[in-house]
Amino acid sequence: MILPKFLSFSILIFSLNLLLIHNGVEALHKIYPHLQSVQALSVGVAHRTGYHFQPPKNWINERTGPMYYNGYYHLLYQYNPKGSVWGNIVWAHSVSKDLINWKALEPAIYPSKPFDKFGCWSGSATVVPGKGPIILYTGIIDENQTQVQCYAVPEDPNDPLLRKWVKPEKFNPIVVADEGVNGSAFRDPTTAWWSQDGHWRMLVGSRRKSRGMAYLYRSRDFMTWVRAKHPIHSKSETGMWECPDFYPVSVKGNNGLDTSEMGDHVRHVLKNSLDLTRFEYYTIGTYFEDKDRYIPDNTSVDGWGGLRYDYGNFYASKSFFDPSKNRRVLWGWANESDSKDDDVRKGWAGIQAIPRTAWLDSNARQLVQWPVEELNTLRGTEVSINNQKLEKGDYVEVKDITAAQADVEVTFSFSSLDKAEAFDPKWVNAQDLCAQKGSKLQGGVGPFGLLTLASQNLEEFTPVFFRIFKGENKHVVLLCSDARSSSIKSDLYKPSFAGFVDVDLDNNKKLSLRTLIDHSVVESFGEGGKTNILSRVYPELAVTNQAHLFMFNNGTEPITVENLKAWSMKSADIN
Ligand SMILES: *[C@@H]1O[C@H](CO)[C@@H](O)[C@H](O)[C@H]1NC(C)=O
Ligand SMILES: *[C@@H]1O[C@H](CO)[C@@H](O)[C@H](O)[C@H]1NC(C)=O
Ligand SMILES: *[C@@H]1O[C@H](CO)[C@@H](O)[C@H](O)[C@H]1NC(C)=O
Ligand SMILES: *[C@@H]1O[C@H](CO)[C@@H](O)[C@H](O)[C@H]1NC(C)=O
Ligand SMILES: *[C@H]1O[C@@H](CO)[C@H](O)[C@@H](O)[C@@H]1NC(C)=O
Repeated sequence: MILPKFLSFSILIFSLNLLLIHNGVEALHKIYPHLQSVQALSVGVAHRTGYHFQPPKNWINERTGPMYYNGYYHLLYQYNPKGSVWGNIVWAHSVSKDLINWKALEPAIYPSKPFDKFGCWSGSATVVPGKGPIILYTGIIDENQTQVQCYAVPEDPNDPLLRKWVKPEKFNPIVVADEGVNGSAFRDPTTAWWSQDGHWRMLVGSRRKSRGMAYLYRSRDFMTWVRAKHPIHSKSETGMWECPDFYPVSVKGNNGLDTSEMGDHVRHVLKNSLDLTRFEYYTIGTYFEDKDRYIPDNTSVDGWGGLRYDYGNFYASKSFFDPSKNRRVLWGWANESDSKDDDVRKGWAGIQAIPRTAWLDSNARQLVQWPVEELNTLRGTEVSINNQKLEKGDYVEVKDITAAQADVEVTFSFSSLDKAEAFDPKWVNAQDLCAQKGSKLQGGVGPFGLLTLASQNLEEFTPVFFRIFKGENKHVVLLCSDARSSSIKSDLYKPSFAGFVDVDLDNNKKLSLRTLIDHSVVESFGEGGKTNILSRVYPELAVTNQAHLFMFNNGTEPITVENLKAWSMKSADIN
């Protein structure tokens, strides 16, 4: 869910700023009541995506109850039918056979009952064996944004498209905040899982003062839920946990697991979206079912500096198990980096990232993600480059593809790490380091990578690149997606998104990168999906057939592009 707490201050009629001060860190969010129902006169096309999901117009935020059922994938998402800023939220609904091409249906859930009259916010779907899907979601019951958990079921479970959803009077709302739970910070129920002891369990995100937490609820019949004595997990100073996600991953191989799977072959993942920072983090750990506790491994940082699915613009993600392909699919929402005036003018805001298959890395310390294989069906013309040497300062263009709508896979190699710059242990924040070094400051080994959405004379470009440093015990690899030169337009959010890559270069002096380029999206997967970054950028010159793609090296150590394959991407058939 997004921006909920601010609505309680509806005394302010026009745009509203809320400054949250949290241990010196400030988060500033705005809502725009006067723009919530303003329809665009026309839809701005320059930066619309060709294959990342977006509806024809208006505001979207996260997908809510993703699922696979009877041959269809269901994309349910938070949508404002009336305008291109947040407001009037309903659960819009699209269906797909392949997670890439989508057909729009009528909204599945919208305010209609006393228990959701003031809003239908996020939630999840659970496919109950023998019964069909049940949606759990957060209903808003009053103007103070008091939150309760509700359920909805398909009117006709035999309709393969699950077009109509009903909210039975009986049992609804199924969970209200009891004493000790903050009803203004109580939302986003997870997919439920079935336990050996005969109970369904699910989580609801919350906070107590500045401690973020996920409450655990148990039920025998999916209708009467009882809260466990303590949250399944909590962490001080993390603030409200939105959209918690909790699921098992297999210790071996890439296959996904049903959310109810338990055993020695299983580790668990807990992901939270932090309302305070608008970033997410996750840990790998152990779930003690009998104690209703989850304990993160000591290799996972539990808190602000923790692992992220994506070090860029990627929030309120959710995963689901896809039994048709035995995989866990994980999906994030990417908001805009332009201004709200731009959004009102262009008539739309928000996209969904490409769905990703996720599994546990063989080192068991992190997840690995990769775009779902169905994306490859959009690959058109292919160009390939082998053994291209790049000396310091070289730029080589990748020609003959549609550089504004492309998929690029590349492997770089180098013969020595001797020239790597020294790593200062004070550099704990990858994004700060990327901002400090960028692609323009020449280095030892790197920066090298791709220049995406580049104008012919490089007035504009979004570089995605590696820089390698010599740490005390091992080499430190930084992956950057730097939006600072992405557009000649000012008044844009142009962060230097970055993450470290957990890879051992001593035995293998290679790094790989895959980047999905889609007009205003640069979505990158470093080293096979270990470190991923989605950037939103708005070039003015490097648009449509004026966009170019380059490989570059700005480090002293020569780099070899062992192999690069780039594809012009066809547009997906969306809504
Ligand atoms: C909302 O909060 C205000 C201030 O605390 C209170 O006066 C009012 O009764 C509340 N409204 C409802 C419907 O609970
Ligand atoms: C309850 O949640 C609301 C909304 O996040 C917050 O303003 C309030 O401070 C919270 N109360 C406590 C005791 O944490
Ligand atoms: C982390 O946990 C493992 C076992 O789970 C243990 O062997 C190791 O010593 C721990 N490391 C630290 C630094 O506590
Ligand atoms: C490479 O370095 C030069 C010199 O610092 C700089 O002018 C150029 O912009 C850099 N290239 C990129 C892609 O940042
Ligand atoms: C997306 O927009 C940028 C620029 O306005 C904000 O800085 C981010 O906080 C915001 N992200 C989310 C998840 O809302």
